[in-house]
Parts: sequence; C-alpha cells; structure tokens
Amino acid sequence: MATHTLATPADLSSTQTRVFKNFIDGEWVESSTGQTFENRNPADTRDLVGIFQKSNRADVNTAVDAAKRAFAKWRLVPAPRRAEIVFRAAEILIERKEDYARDMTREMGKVLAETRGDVQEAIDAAYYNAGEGRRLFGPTVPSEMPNKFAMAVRQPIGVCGMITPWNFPMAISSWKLLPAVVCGNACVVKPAQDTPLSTFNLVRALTDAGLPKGVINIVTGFGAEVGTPLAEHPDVRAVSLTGSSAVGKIIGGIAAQSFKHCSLELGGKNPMIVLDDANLDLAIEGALWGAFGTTGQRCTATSRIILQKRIYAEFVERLVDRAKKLKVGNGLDETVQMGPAINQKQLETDLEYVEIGKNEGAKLVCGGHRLDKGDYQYGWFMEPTVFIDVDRKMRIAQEEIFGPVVSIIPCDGMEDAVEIANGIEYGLSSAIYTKDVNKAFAAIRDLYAGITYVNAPTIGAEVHLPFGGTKATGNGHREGGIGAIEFYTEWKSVYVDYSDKLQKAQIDRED
Ligand code: UN1
Repeated sequence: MATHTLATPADLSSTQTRVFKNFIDGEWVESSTGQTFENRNPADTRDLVGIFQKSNRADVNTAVDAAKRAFAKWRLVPAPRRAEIVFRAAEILIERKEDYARDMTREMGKVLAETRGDVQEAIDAAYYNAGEGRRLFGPTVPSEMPNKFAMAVRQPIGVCGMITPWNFPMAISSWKLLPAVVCGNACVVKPAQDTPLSTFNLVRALTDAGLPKGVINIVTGFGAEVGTPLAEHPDVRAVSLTGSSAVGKIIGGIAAQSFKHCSLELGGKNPMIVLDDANLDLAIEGALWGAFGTTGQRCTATSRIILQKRIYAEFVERLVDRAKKLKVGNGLDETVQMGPAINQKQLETDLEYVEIGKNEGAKLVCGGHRLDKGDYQYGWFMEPTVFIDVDRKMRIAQEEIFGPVVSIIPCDGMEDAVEIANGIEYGLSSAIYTKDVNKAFAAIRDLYAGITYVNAPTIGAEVHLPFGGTKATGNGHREGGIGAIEFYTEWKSVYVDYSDKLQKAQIDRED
C-alpha cells in the first residue's frame, strides 16, 4: 500500500504558532465548527504549544466513515505485514525520541526523564505488538467427530474509537492504537484536549512508517462534543477509554446501548504497604517516586502509604525530609524533579483536597500550598504534600486526587494492612515492602488489585503484561500484552468437516 506523508505543522519554524487540523483519511481537515482551542504549557502558560480543532459530531462522522473505508482494505493485509509497519514506526520513534519528549514536556509538564520514558513506552509497545503480527495465536483443538478439524481464529472487530488521557499522552495512545492496527482494525482517536500533540507525533511516526490513509484518524476536541459521539456512533464497534471512573460510567453506559466492546481503564487509590522488616531506604526511595513522580498524576500513583507502627515515625521523618527537598519546576530543566499540575482545574482539585484532609483531622506535615512566586506564577505548581495519621475512612484515603498528595495510614500488621489496602472502591495497583517471602506471596494473593509490586512502588508497569484493575478501576478488560490482543479481536470458531457426510455434534456417538 502507498505511504502517505503527514504534512505535519511540525515542519513550521518554532516561532510560528503551530495550527493542527484533524487528521482524517490521511488529510489535514479543519473542523466543521470553524472553532479551535489552545494547548498551553502548564509550566509556563505564556508558551502556546499549538492550536487544535474544537471538533464536533460531524467531524467524528467523517472520521468514522474514513476509518470504515480503510478497514475494508486493511483487514485483508496479512497481519505480519501490518506489524512490519508498526515495527518501522518503533524505529522512527527512536530517532525522534528527544524531540517528541520535549514536545510532551511542553504540553504535559512532566519532567524530561519521564517524557523520554513515555516515548520509550510507545517504542516498547510498538516492538511488542509488531511481534504479535506473527502470533495472534488461537487454539487448534481435536474435534469430537472423526474427520473434522476445529480451530478458533482471531478476527478484527472493525472501527475502534479511542479516548486517551493526558498523563501518558503517547504511551497510552500507543497501548490502544498499536494492538488495534496490528489486529486489523481501523481507528478514530480523540486525544485528551490538554495533550493532543503527542498523539499526533505517534501517528506521524506510524504514517511515515507506511500506515495507509484512514487506518488511524485523529479528531481533537472535548468529551461531550467528540468523545460521546464517538462512543455512540453505530459503526464504531469497540470503544477504549482511559480516564476517570465518572467518565467511564458515562462511556460504558453509552457503549452498552449498542453492545460495543468497551474497555475502561479508570481511577486508582493505590496503596504501598511497608512492613517493619522492610528495607527502609528502598521503601522511602520508592514512596517518593511513587507518590510524586508525574506530580502524582498517574492512575497508578502511590497515594496511600500504609505503615507498620514500629517504623512509622522514622519513615515519616525521612520521607518528609526528602519530599521537602524535591525540586519543583519546569520539566524542560533537567535538574527539576517534579513538574506542574496539568491545568488550573487539577491544581484547584489538589488544593481542595488539602483543605478536605485538614478538616478531616489528618496532620499536614509537608507542603500543601500552591507555588506562585517568581517563575512559578506562570504555571500550575504545588508543593509535594504529605498527610500523616490519616484514618483509612477519610476522603483523602478513599478518593482519587491525581496530584502530589500522599496519605500515610498506620496499621497493626500484615492482615490489617491488607484490609486497609483493599478497603477502597478502586483496585488498580498495589505494593508491599517486606523481606519476608511468605508475607510477600500472601500479599500477592490477597491484595484485590490488577497489579501488585513487591519491593517496588505502585508505578512501573511494562507493556507486555496486562494492565488494568478491579472494582471501580475498570470493567475487567486489560491493556498491554495479550490483554490488548484479546480486546481488539473477535473470536471466530471454525469447523471443517472432511468426512463427506453429515456428522451431528453431541448426537452421533458410539455409546
Ligand atoms: C498510569 O498510571 O496512568 O506503570 C499509567 C507505569 C507506567 C504507566 C502508568 N508504565 O507507571
């Protein structure tokens, strides 16, 4: 198939404001609304990263039509060939890793080391899914009848709609788009309005690698005007959302109306248990990274630390000492360790939870304030924040904040710790620090979450294992690894009878 080069505005000089149109059927298309929105750097809102289309239902319809046409041809391209394009995209991403990481830090705010990691995660996902093109395994089984062959093959679903989040703007787009296209589907993606550029960069790499027009289409805009019509569209047969549990309820409800496949990757309130016998240096290092990495804006962020009493005082003192020293600032500065909140609304939510925690009677021992002096005034910065003596039932111990706010909860031992860990509505990630292998394995068994780490914080998932969670974290699907292949394919069971006679299964038996 022909290669279509994406005439990206990235070619413009950096002094010009980059205006991005929707990417539909391999073409740049203006929204039918004629309206746009701005993408600004959350570390410095004077920095305009780009202008994007504020699209609507009509734009979604155009994109779905394009995807439907592309699907008719793409599904017939052999999977190993589809996968080769994804493999080439991985190599292109490697070449462009630094540029794309910088773009991402500008639009999302997280520090360069982390945005490099985000692009790397897309590269990893590309290599993994490229390999899947030569697998896509299905069972071949003996038939219960003589001279009959039985197997199940994976088939693409059709047009898939993806709604992606701002916190891992390239990685999570890649978790959805790459397995979907290797499996033979065509896609319409709505990137988060705060971070659309990184999705464009990913799709540009795929387009430059030879992805045919219409196989991936991008429509930018807001949830109600783009996300909802995408989930409602009758020709969209699968919907994948990463977002809040509140939005998950809406999208899941819409998808259910027309029996679409629907994968929901939602909130978390992830516990790290530290037992008395743990390596404290390691646990403190892990807690800092888990709680304040990505400014706490991960669904897997360590937002509760459950401490056994003997180590409580020392752990708190040392963690707070380290948290106070974290350098907060613009992530483009390599010495900065924690970037800003993604936007004003998220910062306000974070600060609101500080008030909620104080009013509930938790003790604020670190941070809690907005940073707005000097250069901070141009961004959405806040201090790393630690609450101690948090009761397990408090709102700051129960609700997802999505900011640099961690709640420390005392516990009486392993059993109590697991009860606290499981006593929330979410079940994404979890961690335990202990040197006792028996306790570690008991925790692996008993923590009711999609991911458990032993002697590592709640973040750090790798792309080739299933990613997702229990309870309000989702609806049972998994991204990553084989989980994504399961989601983006539909089983077809095939029976070939070469006996030349009618054989009746379950009925024609000797006995
Ligand atoms: C998220 O938490 O929102 O596991 C995604 C990690 C990353 C992905 C996190 N690989 O930390």
